[in-house]
Order: sequence, then C-alpha cells, then structure tokens
Amino acid sequence: MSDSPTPYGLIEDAAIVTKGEMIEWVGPAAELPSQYEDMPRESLGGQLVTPGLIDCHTHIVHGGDRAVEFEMRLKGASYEEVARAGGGIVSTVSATRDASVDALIASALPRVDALLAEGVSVLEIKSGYGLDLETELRMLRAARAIAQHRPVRVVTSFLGAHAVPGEFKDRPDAYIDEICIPTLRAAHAEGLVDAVDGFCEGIAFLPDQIARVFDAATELGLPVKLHAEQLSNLGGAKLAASYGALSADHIEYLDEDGVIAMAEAGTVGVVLPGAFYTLRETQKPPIDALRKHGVPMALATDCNPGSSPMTSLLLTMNMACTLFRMTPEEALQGVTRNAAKALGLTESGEVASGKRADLAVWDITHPAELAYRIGFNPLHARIFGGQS
Ligand code: DI6
Ligand code: FE
Repeated sequence: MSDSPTPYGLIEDAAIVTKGEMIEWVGPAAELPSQYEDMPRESLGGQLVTPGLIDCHTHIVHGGDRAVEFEMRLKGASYEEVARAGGGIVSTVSATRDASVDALIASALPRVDALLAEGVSVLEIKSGYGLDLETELRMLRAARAIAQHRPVRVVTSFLGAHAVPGEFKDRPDAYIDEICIPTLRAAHAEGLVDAVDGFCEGIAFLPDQIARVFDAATELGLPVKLHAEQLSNLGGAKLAASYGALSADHIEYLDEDGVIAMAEAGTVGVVLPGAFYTLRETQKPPIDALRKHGVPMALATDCNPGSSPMTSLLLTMNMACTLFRMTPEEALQGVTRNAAKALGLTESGEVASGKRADLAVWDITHPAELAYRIGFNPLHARIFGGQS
C-alpha cells in the first residue's frame, strides 16, 4: 500500500529497498533506481505485501481469565450487572495484583504470539488492572518487557482510570487524586508511559474525573486517549477531543456533535467489534457520520479477559465489515495507517520510503481476502525492522 490513488494503493510487481530497519525506496521493480541494482535481493515470491499490522488497543497483560463470567452472562447477567456484583474488571484486578512481573509476561506471551502469527508488528498495551501504584507499574514493566521477548514494537498506555478498586468503593474522586494521578507521575518518571487513557462511563469515571487525569497528562507532556461512549453517551469523545486526544475508542453511543469535535481535533475513532460482539451490543458506532466528517477510523482487538477475549486482528477486520459495514479497504487502513495515527506513530503503518520496514507478506491475490475469510490465516512471512 502507498499513497497512490489506485484501490488499496497497490503497486504491481513492486520492489522494496530497505536499509537497516527502514524503507529507503518503494515502487515498480522496473523503475528501481540504478544505485540499488547491485544490492542483495530477496524474492517475496510475488506475494501481496502490506504494512505490518498494528493492534492499537489491547489489555493483553493481565492476570487470570473470566471464563466463569462468560458463563454468568450466558445465563442472563449483563456486563454492567457482573461489574456491579464485584466481578468484571475488579476481579481481573485481584488476579493481576497476585501476579509477579514474570507471571504477567509469561501469561501474555501466548496471546502476543497469536497476534504476531497474523503479521502484527506494533502492539499497544494498557495498564489498568492494578489500580494501585505497585501493580500499575508492574503491568507497564511487563508490557515494556514484551518487546524484549518478541520482535514487536510495544506502545504503552497508562489506564489508572479504568475502574474504582474495592478499597475506594464510592470514593472515585479520592482514588483519582490519591492513587491514579500520583501513580501516573511515578510511571512517567520511570519512562513507562507513552499515552494516558481512561474509561469514561457510569460504571467507571465521570468526565470531570477523567479531565483531572488528562490535566496531569498534559502537564507531563503526554498525549491522551479515552474509552468513550461504549455503553452510554457521557460526552467522553468531545472531552477527549478538547485535549487533542490521539483517539476515542469504542464510541458506539457517539453522537454527531462528538464526531464533529473529533474531526476538528484530528482524533482517530477506534472501533472495537470484539467487545461489541462479546457483549452482544446492538448500538453500532456511527460509521457513516465518521466517514461524512472525515474522522480516520482504526480497529483493534481490545484483547482483554472480560469484554473481548480476542487475539485475532484478521477476525477483527472481518467483524468490522460484517457487523459495522466498514469496507475491507477501510478495515485494512484501520489496522495499518489509521492505527499508527491512533498511537501517534509517524514511522509505522505504511509501506513508503522513510517508514519502518515492518511488512506482512500474504498468500492471497486480493487484499479484500484479509477481511473476507473467517478464522483463516494467510500470512506467508513477517518482516520486522527489515528482518524476517
Ligand atoms: N472497556 C473495555 O472494553 C475493557 N475496558 C474498558 O474500559 C474491558 C475490560 C474488562 O472487562 O476487563
Ligand atoms: Fe479497552
């Protein structure tokens, strides 16, 4: 894919010149500049090449699982009822507090491997299951360590404002001021934070509480993003846009006012069909309005033990098309160029000169096949930083 106006920006019989971790030149092989002619060459067998995929919203580091809660929901309990009964996010918090950094890494790696097997080269990982200083830092250290264990770039988001922990029940303001914000400062001082996230929802935090966290982020020079309008409309996306947020995520209940605010701020709309599917939501994100106002759309797995126990970005693409009527081309942009934008990455998400040589090589003939198949992985090869 490139910026060319052809569908998907495909180039027939292309050549890609890499230098170290970067792409130096891309174009039709017949137009390869003479200075590259004697370079060692590797044939990709005429296969279709896309940028390495980017999963821009995950909670992939966590303790335990929530299979029992899945059973409860099948017996009729709603996600919010489970959360209010002490299950949900708070139950993953207990399991995460009990896990060492090594245990967190070990349990995350098989999930990470499932993503990499489908050509993922960049992975965002959030904290938010610690909700105390020590465990939030431990989650972020585990997230950073993933990139030492596997050839993948990890981008971290501090999600201290994810849920109110039991010890602060009915005192969300105290949690924000006494734990969340001081923990953000400590995590930032340790270089563990690339962006600051929050969950703006009746079962989590209200806009004025999120705003205090965002003020602290802004003071530290960190970009923000927000879980907004997932289960109701509290105006979270508009709030996030007022801070120039990188992205507003979920956004099922987003209204046109919020869409316009996002368009003006350049905030990416991240849709998460895995959570929509798992929770059997019926309210769909306003894809037409996002299109109409030119808001870039990204997609992600939202890989987490409760609302989206999903480790397939290809399945996410399929769901975005089937459930939300996105086009396969939008889905591909959603896990490449627009996902990079949602993470504030300027060197990822495109096959172009000056970008990172993170590539996915596919055994397919048409790019729509990536979103079309269900549960089939056509990855032929994965190249990370120029290395296969
Ligand atoms: N929304 C989500 O989809 C995840 N977090 C959030 O704020 C769910 C997290 C969980 O249920 O464990
Ligand atoms: Fe999430």
